Amino acid sequence: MAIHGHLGRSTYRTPRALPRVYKEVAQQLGFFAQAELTLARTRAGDIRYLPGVFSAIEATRLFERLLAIAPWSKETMRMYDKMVEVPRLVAWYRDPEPLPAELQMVRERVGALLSVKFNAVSLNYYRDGNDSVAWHSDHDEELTARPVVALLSLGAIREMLLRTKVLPRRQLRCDLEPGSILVMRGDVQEHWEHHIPKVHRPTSARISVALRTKISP
Ligand SMILES: O=C(O)CCC(=O)C(=O)O
Repeated sequence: MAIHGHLGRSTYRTPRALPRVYKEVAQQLGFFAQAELTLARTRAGDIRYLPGVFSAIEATRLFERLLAIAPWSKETMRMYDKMVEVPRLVAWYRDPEPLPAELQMVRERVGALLSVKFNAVSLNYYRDGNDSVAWHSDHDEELTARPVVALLSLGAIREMLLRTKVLPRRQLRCDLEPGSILVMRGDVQEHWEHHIPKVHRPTSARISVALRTKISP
């Protein structure tokens, strides 16, 4: 995993220990069960990265199963005053629709780990490096006031960028490894935006499972 950041003119960097190709092989072999990392703290929340919540084998099985069963569709997003198509596929599970067993298992494990009762689940499917999602924060009016958003990564490692909304911006960069969870809690959505950029080299598919807390199911 690599985390890089900028705060004003100061820069800190956790060096990548190994080139990406070695890391991907090591991931598949189940190495790299690293410790949880707090990437940023806000007044009433934080951004945390938890690697290895699901093993490499579990992540691969979940990826294959969700790819096969999810009701994938295209998505549009409001960008300033226009609705634009997001270059990725999504799948939504709306209550009271039952969740597939695999997603119930994910919700239970992540919910127990974080002590959070998640009541909204959606999936994002980045078919290759051309798929991405632009800078945004999650401010769906159905979310609880200070929501918990947990993103489980499956499949290819993709980079996530996070930045503060106010200037001078603080920016973080985090490689989202399969089986890891990126958690944004509390007032993070008020103060930070996030983004999955396109990748200009051959990149295989990634699925993220987004768990959120909504006002009422
Ligand atoms: O795929 C991801 O991990 C990011 C998803 C995301 O930013 C979103 O759906 O709001």
